[in-house]
Amino acid sequence: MNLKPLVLPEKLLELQNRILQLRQTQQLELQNGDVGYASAPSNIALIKYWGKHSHLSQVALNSSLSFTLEGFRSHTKVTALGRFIADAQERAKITMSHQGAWLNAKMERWLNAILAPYAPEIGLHVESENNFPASCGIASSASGYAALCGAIANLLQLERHFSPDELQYWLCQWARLGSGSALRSAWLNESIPFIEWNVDEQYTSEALPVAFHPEWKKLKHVVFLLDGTEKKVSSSDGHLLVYSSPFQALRSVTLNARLQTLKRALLEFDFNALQQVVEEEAILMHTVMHTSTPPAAYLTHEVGTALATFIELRQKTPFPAFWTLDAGPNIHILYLEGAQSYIEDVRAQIESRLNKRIDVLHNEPHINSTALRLGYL
Ligand code: 2P0
Repeated sequence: MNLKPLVLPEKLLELQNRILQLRQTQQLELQNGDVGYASAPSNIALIKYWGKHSHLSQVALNSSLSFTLEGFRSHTKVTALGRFIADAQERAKITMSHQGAWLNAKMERWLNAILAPYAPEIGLHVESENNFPASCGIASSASGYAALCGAIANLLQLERHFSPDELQYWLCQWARLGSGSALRSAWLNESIPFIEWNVDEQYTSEALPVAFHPEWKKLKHVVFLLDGTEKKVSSSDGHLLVYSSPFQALRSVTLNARLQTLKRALLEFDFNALQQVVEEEAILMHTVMHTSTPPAAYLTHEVGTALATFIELRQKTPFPAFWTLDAGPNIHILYLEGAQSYIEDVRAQIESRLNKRIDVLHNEPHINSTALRLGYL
């Protein structure tokens, strides 16, 4: 793979230079064996990031907005691996243990860029675990990259050296440069579960907390795990295929209207509007995916059967629940308390129609926090 160097926004470069200065003035020293920890939640996009500019570093074609999945987390520990490596040409040495064999050239380039103020002396050992299955459409790269940024920030003790705004900016930008959706998982405020990745006309990316009606705090989330195996087309490849779909133009020109409708529905607790716009966005994204050349096709006949079952039952007896999909063949269901028993019925019906057992992953918060938490495992 021919990887271009990452291009950093100016403000991020300034913060990297600050780290270098702190280091040169012995205010920020690392010793062999120093550790940093963080835990970060995953997120599910309600308005999707699908498509990125091929000539820019990790800049989405459109803004997106997600709901934070506080119970689905990555827990990451980084350990500094010594200093003063003799060969000045050596870059940061990185080793990694992760359940999903995660270290690849793209991640190595990203880690080297973050650690540039310390290269070539530092090595890093990364240990990371998810409490949910990876690479099957539950955005493990979002929580994984966000937690890794957090653990490095904790290792470098950036909380002591940056203002809260600077720290938030540093985390979100590095998370985005690792994996776009990770920007929305790198938010430090406990109480905001809806995060927008805003991309403006100058291609500037910003994380924005989204105002919402307090009733949305009762929103629950489960995943019907139809297929837990690794997906066939990676998101990074899929993002570059969007222009080949005839439906991309349609999705693109109508996206801002959906984003505005979603924001209004969040503010006014308009459940029906939210349901309609989120399901429409998921269908449009998967239409673009399936009509790309080559197609990034994640919808299986099992997904089709499961969605048809959900929709049929909801038409028969309306219950407050809606579905969306990530880049994978598993169904995310968001719902309010009153829908609980219906969701059990939906699952039973799907099992009967598909003649197989469906695991349901319950997004149950263990630590009651929608935030990226530094210093926690
Ligand atoms: C999202 N997805 O908004 C959309 C919906 C998948 C479908 O962001 O290339 O893993 O690392 O920036 O973030 C998945 O893409 O891609 C994704 P990269 P990423 O959540």
